[in-house]
Amino acid sequence: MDGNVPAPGPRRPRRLFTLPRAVLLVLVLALVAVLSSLPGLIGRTAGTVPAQDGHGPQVRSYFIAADETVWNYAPTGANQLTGKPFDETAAVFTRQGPDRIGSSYIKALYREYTDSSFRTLKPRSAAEEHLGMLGPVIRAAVGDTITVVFKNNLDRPAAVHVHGVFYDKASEGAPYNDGTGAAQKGDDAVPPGGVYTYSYKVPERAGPGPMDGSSVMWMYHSHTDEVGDDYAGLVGPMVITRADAARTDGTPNDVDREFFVQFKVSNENASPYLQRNIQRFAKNPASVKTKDEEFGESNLMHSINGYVYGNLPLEAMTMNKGERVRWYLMGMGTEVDLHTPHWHGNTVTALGMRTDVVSLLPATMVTADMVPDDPGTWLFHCHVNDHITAGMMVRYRVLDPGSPGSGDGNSTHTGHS
Ligand SMILES: [Cu+2]
Repeated sequence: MDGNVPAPGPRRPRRLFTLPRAVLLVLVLALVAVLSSLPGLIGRTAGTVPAQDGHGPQVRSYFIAADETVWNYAPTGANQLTGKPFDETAAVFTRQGPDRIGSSYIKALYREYTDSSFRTLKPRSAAEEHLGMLGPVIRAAVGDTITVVFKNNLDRPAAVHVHGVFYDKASEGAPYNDGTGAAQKGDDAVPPGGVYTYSYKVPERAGPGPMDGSSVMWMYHSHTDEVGDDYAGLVGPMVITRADAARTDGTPNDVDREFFVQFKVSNENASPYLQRNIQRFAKNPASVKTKDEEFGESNLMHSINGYVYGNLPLEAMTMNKGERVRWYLMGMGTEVDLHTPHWHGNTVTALGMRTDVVSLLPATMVTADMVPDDPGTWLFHCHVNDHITAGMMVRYRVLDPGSPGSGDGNSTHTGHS
């Protein structure tokens, strides 16, 4: 054709273009198909490849058991807000007696294990220490799949019911007349000693909405005997992060520190363990009158993550000035559970507004962002008067690493073990 072109270089591309167009089209389509299937392939190799920062979705697996355990709402045995022994008001809720249970109760809590043998508890990191009575944090990014292998170590049936993420009827974890057959009932009430694997997808609608930050919290809880299971203690948090804002471990990459806080009047009178708690902790169980109003009052534990009167360890609630701190707040309980968490010393943005008080009703979930600029040891408490009296208060601490002898100069710990 054109014999005047001497250089061999341009010939090669010409040859490519001389390929039949149909073959070329097939090659291009094949390349597109391979590229678009990569995220799926990575997803199936579960956890070996970083999911985010431009990579594909992951399958994230959690091994969570419902364990019976004894929980002490006031492990220091003192009022950490006054720094003094409990006064008569606090003693109503915390003092053991002939016909009083005191501050320790048998509870059922979600606890995380290292693998499906459920032999080894996964240790909590310092950053998770504040969770207290709450179950482990389940994390995922939009696009991921979550599996929860759940073992019921209790003597009563229990389950896992999540909010927000996508599940089918075999992973809803709630028994009711929903027209499903036996194949989709195994999740509803896992029997004592039983193991069940729940599977959840994390579509866009489970992640942050247009007005949210880079992550949102959903709660999970047992819904077999929903009221009894709640008061037994089976509740935990789940965080979903925007895909392009998630670190490999699922945490939001524009946040330095996260706190999960549940405000709840834990009504131990409605716990399935009431009778066993009386037998175990009242010094004269036969003298207990369960219908007695004052006995009932003594079992209303106005707690934050299962702690009353400042017993949530201060070191677990410590952050640095200038850090990007995200607070995830949740309510639970009944009609007395209207809570107004209030931070002294610093402000947050929540629901798009600047504030230092957030409103919670049962099962409300709110995310609040704080960049603390005011070092010190500060009160963080429910602002409902009756709840203040009953000890729904903890402290948090802001350190100033840049200044020696920072904060309030209080570098000592609360002595909580
Ligand atoms: Cu309150």
